[in-house]
Amino acid sequence: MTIERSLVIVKPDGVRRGQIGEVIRRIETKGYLIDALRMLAATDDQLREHYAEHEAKPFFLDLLEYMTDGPVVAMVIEGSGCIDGFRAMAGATNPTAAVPGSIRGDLGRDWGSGRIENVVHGSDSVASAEREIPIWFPELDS
Ligand code: DAT
Ligand code: MG
Repeated sequence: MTIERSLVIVKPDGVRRGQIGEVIRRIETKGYLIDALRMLAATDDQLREHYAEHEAKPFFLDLLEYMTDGPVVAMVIEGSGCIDGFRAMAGATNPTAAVPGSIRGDLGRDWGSGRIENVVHGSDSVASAEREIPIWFPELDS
């Protein structure tokens, strides 16, 4: 059996609003393990790598600005099915559409800033998790 891991980030809006503990509480209550965790100021280089798939999108520079607005908390979570499991817990990308009960639905909203601020990131596939984890935790063995 292979252990599944996902990269979760509490984004600057979540950190600023005091939601680190609530996100961790939900992950731990769900039963996923936290393998690694750190608070850091994301660099432009890290974010360009992390969000490479969005480089050509019109919102890309806004996204970099949002993600460097303050510290983030990156973590690696572990558990069978945790990639899809955390995506379900996070809810839809747009916090207005994210259903109540989800992290984004409960903890996020549209602030009228013109950009999507949605509290958390979660890897969307095994390939994404394997690509993303070393960006934030270069010291971890894969
Ligand atoms: P998710 O974070 O749900 O995986 P994504 O990978 O499509 O969503 O996008 C990454 C981030 O980019 C997302 O959390 C917020 C921002 N974003 C996505 N689509 C956007 C859009 N249409 N307008 C503004 N920001 C957007
Ligand atoms: Mg994504």
